[in-house]
This record gives sequence, C-alpha cells and structure tokens, in this order.
Amino acid sequence: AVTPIRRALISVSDKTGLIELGKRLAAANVELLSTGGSAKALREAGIPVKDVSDVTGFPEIMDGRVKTLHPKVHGGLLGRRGTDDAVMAELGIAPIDLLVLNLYPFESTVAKPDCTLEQAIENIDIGGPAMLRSAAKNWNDVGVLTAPDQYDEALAEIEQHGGLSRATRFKLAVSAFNRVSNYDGAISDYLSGLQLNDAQDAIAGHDAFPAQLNSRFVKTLDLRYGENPHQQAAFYRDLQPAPGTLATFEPLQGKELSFNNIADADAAWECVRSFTKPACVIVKHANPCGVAVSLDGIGRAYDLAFQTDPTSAFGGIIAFNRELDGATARTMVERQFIEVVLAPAYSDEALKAFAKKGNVRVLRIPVPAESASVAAAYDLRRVGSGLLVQTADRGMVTAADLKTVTRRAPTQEEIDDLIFAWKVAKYVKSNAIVYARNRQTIGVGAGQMSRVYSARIAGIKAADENLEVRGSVMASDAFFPFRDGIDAAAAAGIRAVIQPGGSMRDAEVIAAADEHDMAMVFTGMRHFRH
Ligand code: 93A
Repeated sequence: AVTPIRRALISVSDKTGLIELGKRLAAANVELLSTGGSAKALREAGIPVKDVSDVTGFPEIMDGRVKTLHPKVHGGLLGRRGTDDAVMAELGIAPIDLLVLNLYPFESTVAKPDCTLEQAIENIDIGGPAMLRSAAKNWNDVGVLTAPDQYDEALAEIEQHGGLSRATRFKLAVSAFNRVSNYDGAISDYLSGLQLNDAQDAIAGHDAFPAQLNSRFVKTLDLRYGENPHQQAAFYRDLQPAPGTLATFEPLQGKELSFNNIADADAAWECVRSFTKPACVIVKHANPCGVAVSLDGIGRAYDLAFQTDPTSAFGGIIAFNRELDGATARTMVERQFIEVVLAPAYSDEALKAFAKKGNVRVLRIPVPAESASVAAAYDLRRVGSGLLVQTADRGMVTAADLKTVTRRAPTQEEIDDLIFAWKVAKYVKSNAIVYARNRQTIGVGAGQMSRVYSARIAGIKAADENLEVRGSVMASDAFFPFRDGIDAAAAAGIRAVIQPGGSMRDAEVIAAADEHDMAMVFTGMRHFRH
C-alpha cells in the first residue's frame, strides 16, 4: 500500500543533496515545510517552501534550541490517518507525510581534538530525534529519511508511485530508530568519558562501571577475514580513541591489514610504548618473541630483539618507540620477512627502504606530547552471550616499588634488567617467564599451563640461539607456587628474580633463592594476560 506524499518537512544539518531533493519533491507536487537554515537554502535555489514557524505560529527561539517542538509539527507527524482525522481538523493540524532530517553533527564535533564541552552540548539535537521518533513510530502513514544517501532511492519511488511502499516505510523507520539510538549512545559515551577522566584515580572503583554499558565503536576497516579464513571480520575503533593507541594509526604503505596483524600490532605497540629509552619489540602470535632497549638507539635495539629468536621473528610485527631511521629500515628489509612495522615517525630514508618491499605494512602512530592524559579505557572480552569488562592493566612498577626479600639485594645493573624483564612479562601470555640480560630478552616462555614449563621453554630458546643465560634475570608474571621454578632457574644461571610474591610458600621460595645466592624482589602486583 503506497501512502501518497503531499507534505514534507525538511530539517537538515548536512545540506548535501538538499537542493536536488527539494527540486524533485516540488516537481512531484509535494508541499515543503522547513526550518531556518534549510528553508533559506531551498528558497535561495528558487524552490517554494513554507517556514515551520509560519505553520506553528511560533518563532524559532533560543538560537534555534526550540524550533519544531510544537503540537502542529508532532501532531502532523504522529496523527493516525483515519483515526485522528477529526482532532487534526478541529485543531488545524495538517498531516506531514514525509520527514527529511539529519541531526546536529554531534559525533563529528566531539571527534575534533579541541572540542569544548560547550560546543559538544550545543550539538546535542533535541527537536531532531523527537521528530525522527514521531515519524518512525507513525511509519504506517509517514516516511522518514535520515541521511543524504537515502534520498535518491526514496525520490525514485515517490516519482514513480506518488509515495512510499509499506516495506520501504518500515525499513526507513527501523533505520531512523537505529540512527537515534547511535546518536544517543554517542552522547552518553562522550559525557561518561568526561566523567571518568575527571576521576582517573577513582577508576579502580566500581563507579567506573555503569549498570548498562553503551560502548560505541565506529568501523574503520572491513577485513578480508577474521582469525581464520572462514571467519568474517572488521575493525572498529572507539568513537573517541585515546591518543597514542593503536586505533589512531595512519597506514603509510603496504598490503591491507589482517585481523591477526591488528591484534599482534596492538601487543607490540603497547609493549614498546611502556619503555622510555629507545626500544624495539618483535611480536609473533600475540607474544613478544624479542625485546630490547638500547641507549645506542633503536637500530641496536632491533638487532638485539631480533637475536633473541630469529626463527620466530620471521614474519613478525615490529614496533619502535622512536622515529625509525633509514639504516635500521634497510637492515630490517634485507634481513627478514616483515608483516607490520609500527613507529611514531619515519625518516624519508626509512620510507624509501620500505617502499622497495611494497607488501610491508607501515603504520605511523602519532604519540601525544608527554603527560597528555590518556582516556580511561575498558578492556572488553566476549564470553558466550556476555561481556567481561575490566579497566585496562595500567599497573607499572618502578625500582622504588620493589621489595627485596632475599639476603642479597640486586645490584643496580640487575635492578635495571629486572624492571626491563618485568615490563616485557606484562605483555607475554600467562604463564609468562622472561629471561633477560643487559636490557635484552634472552628467552621467553609464554602461554603454558604450568609456570615450570614456561621457564623450561625460556631456557630452551636461550640455548637454541646460543644466548648465555648465566648472569641473566628472570621475571614471572605471577608468584611461584613452589621452589622448583627457582631451583631450575638457578641451575640455568639466573642471578636475580622479579615476581609479585604472595604465595602460601613464599618462605620456601625465598629460602631457595637464598641457597643459590640469588637476589629476589617482590612487586606486589600481578600481570596475568590471557
Ligand atoms: O535545537 S534543536 O534541538 N531544537 C529543535 O526544535 C529542532 N528542530 C530541528 N534542533 C532542532 N532541529 C535540528 O535543526 C534538526 O535535527 C537539524 O539537524 C537542524 C536543521 O536546522 P536548520 O534547518 O536551521 O539548518
């Protein structure tokens, strides 16, 4: 059943396609009503249009805050043809058969980095969503368009049939409710984010978790497939990504990113940016397989990170926390197959080197000036039909937080290595064991169900690459439940250990370390990562 369209109300912020729409509706003998700016644009194009304020008999007031919130407008949209005819006639409410409306640009306004609260608030549309809801609720009699990309198809239908079909009206109503829902979600997320930022320190409290979570994401990439080729996938970023996070990347060259590339890139990037000195992190299958920090610069850091495990580094995701120079980039492309490179900046020479290997995905992640506050981020994980939500693991210990529990205290050199190994362990899947010496990973044991196996694997890796464990330190992401892990580490030549502590058998574990003349420090903080 096609309902004829005789009157349309046009109120659009995005004026794209407005004139053509007005012309075609006028040509189809549709009477046009419109709000301030839209009416002005139509009139200037010579299209006959009536002001909404003339229909309501009420001017637009308060800088446009109140322009369409009137029974003559909402009655015209909501009146049921047939049922409400008498009351409409009695009160002089003329039916409105088509609403063309797009909302104040809230999302794009708050996406601007310098957006003020006042600007955000002024861009909260009130009358627009109200009209969209009225028209969509009354979809049986009214058509509703919310975006310029819907105009053409609807106009063609109107021109051909004099109105919109029932199926079209229903589809458009659903789309209008979706638009309103997303719009309100964006407002709610934006304002909630401000509230959280004000209370950064209180975030650990449960206040951080609303009764209903409306996290909004915007699609930035359609991916070829998911974790496996038979899965479909896309990448969405937060409506307001925190500065310096992976989601803010700029692709500079390379093949399209894959699902696994993005997951690995996040691990590599988060790990590398936890270091202040020049660092390189190489990730494979979501785990760092080589990490190094070097005061000689990132070129040296890359060499050292690569040395840890060249086999795994093949096809790796490589991240740097400094501008990437030409010499390092040339070494990289000559030495190994690379999936993704991440850095805050690239020299022209570096970009030239990568250009020779066109497939390498080169991503730049702009890093905010220091001390720029990082928005509170939730860590989300789907389970069945539920969602596990926690605040992100921002815990980071410094030398001052370490508690020496053994007779021997770590030397300064050992402390530097312990902190380094601890930072790496935070990004290794549990159970995580990291051996390190001179700010270079010597062996990494990841993702084992028992801690002893992770330790054994770290040792095997070191041996396979002829890396000397003697004199290294060991980090463990969670406490040692028994002394066997310490005994095995001592046998391999480990001199100092960093771990959270807190086991029932801490005394036994400390005694083992003392027997081997090892230094052991407790962090009091655990870094499970699953
Ligand atoms: O400030 S409002 O919330 N108050 C209203 O009564 C109202 N009616 C329509 N914003 C309102 N609108 C919005 O104005 C529409 O959603 C549209 O985005 C915009 C079009 O204004 P103009 O035609 O003056 O450019």
